[in-house]
Amino acid sequence: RHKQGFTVFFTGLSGAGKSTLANALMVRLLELGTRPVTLLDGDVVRKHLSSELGFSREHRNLNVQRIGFVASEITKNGGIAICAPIAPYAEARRQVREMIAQYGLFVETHIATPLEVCEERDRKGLYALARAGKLKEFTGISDPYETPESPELRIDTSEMNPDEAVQRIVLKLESLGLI
Ligand code: GGZ
Repeated sequence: RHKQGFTVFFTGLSGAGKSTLANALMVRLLELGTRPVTLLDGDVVRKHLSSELGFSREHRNLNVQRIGFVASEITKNGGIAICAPIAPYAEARRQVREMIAQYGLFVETHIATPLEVCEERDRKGLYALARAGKLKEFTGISDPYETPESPELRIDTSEMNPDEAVQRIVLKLESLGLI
């Protein structure tokens, strides 16, 4: 039972809550103890795996492909990968889905917190910089975010707290027979 690996792939704007939920989900899955869990968070990956990349379409897609490759290896070996990049382009997300689907389930989870809420939070002050023109190609302000059309899950963190959000993901994973 529960031998197959899988990937939970969060996508959404900066400040949408991807890192918070990814970390909380990791804790829950580690508590269940069924398989090893690896978190591939956007800013950590950019520091250690994609440090030479910027935020052009080409570089973002390359970053997302790298995350997808690592997640596919983890999934292939029966582990759980949690990915949390912005991943703004549908084509790159589709390629990652294909890469992973040959080894296990790909659970695309759109963190659909509205731009206004992300900008209002502005935890790192990046939206202010982007509005002032000091940060170019900023997702949602001066760069596109292509909304996922049919993700396995869609979660708006302005409508529920992190515990509720994680519970919804856990229920989805249960209904898919993954945990
Ligand atoms: C978007 C940017 C940008 C630009 C720096 N656009 O909220 P954060 O700060 O901590 O996470 C964001 C992170 C985005 O990197 P990703 O690897 O997740 O993006 S992608 O999937 O598109 O490759 C944000 C910060 O980097 N950041 N400049 N211009 N976010």
